[in-house]
Amino acid sequence: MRAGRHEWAVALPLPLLALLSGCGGIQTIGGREGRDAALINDLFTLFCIVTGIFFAAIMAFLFAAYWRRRGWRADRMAEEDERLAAPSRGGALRVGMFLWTGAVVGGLMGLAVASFFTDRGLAHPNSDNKPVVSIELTGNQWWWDAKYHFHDPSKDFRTANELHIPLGAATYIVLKANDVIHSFWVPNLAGKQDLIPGHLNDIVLVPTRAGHYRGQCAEYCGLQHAHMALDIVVDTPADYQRWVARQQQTAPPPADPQARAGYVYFMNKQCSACHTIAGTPAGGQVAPDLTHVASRATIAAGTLPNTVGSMHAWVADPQGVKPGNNMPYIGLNADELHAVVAYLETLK
Ligand code: HEC
Ligand SMILES: [Cu+2]
Repeated sequence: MRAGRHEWAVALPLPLLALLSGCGGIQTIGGREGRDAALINDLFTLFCIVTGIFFAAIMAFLFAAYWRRRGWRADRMAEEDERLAAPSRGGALRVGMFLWTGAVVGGLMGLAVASFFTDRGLAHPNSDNKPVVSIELTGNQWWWDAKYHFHDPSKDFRTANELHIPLGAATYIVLKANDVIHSFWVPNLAGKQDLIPGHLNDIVLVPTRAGHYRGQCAEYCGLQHAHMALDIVVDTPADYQRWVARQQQTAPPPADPQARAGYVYFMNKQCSACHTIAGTPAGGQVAPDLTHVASRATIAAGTLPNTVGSMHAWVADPQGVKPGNNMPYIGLNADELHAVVAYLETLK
């Protein structure tokens, strides 16, 4: 059975709806929650409108030409062509050609000028937004290492896979890479910027709406590239100050006996060789800082939601959760696993 007209009418918009449903949410190229993203999206919209108008005009001419030649006979084509090219028609044709050429040149110039001003806008984000936050963000296979810097270096702190930034202010981020090229991309807020080994790049974020956004490494960087996400939380200035004050605190010694056993285990086994927990002897630099790991939304760079269950799954078998990542299988027995997770859960 052939699909009737109505079925087509219903079926055709479905793929369009599916496409549109991708526009929205915490990770979308249609986002306008940051100054750069809004500039880029305005330019994109302008390009769509101008090229859309030309596309429609060309299609209209094509169909008009086809329509006019309806019923013309092939054996008389030469004759008809001659009639079209008659001197009496030349004037209108010439004017038409001038108008069309003018429209094309004008359209292209307009887009070039708009691109230029968008580019200038992206290049001068600091004219009225002096950076108030300074972050050093390092890409690693396959997680993000973040250091927040302050005028008083004793206030500096380190975190991983989650950035908080204040609403309406400029955050200056220096981008580095430890191993291969990665790319920092939070489409709701700004365009992409690469992280390149041995080279410093930077990007300025000026968020215009509070909320939770998702960033993603946008340069293929190996096996777990797809699991290299980044949570970005745009806080009101007051919330941001509270978050910073909390992050600057060191981890308190655990009170609960099980958590204390986990603490001892963490410090005496391999964990502390790779991970740092500020305020404890654990000072490893090659893995995510865990000082406030329990306060983050996800673990393993957005691979799992940060629940007690996923913390067990991760510590018990990191290679099962994220094959190929740089945390080895440690081989804990059940008591040790529960104790270590109990300790990690105290790190709010
Ligand atoms: C050889 C170094 C190494 C050792 C030893 C190690 N880890 Fe890790 N750990 C890593 C790396 C690297 C990651 C990041 C993996 C990723 O997301 O790709 C990680 C991630 C984590 C995370 C998730 C952090 C986050 O914010 O996403 C937790 C929790 C964790 N490790 C706990 C432990 C515990 C507990 C131990 C000891 C039982 C341990 N690790 C031993 C290297 C190590
Ligand atoms: Cu990457």
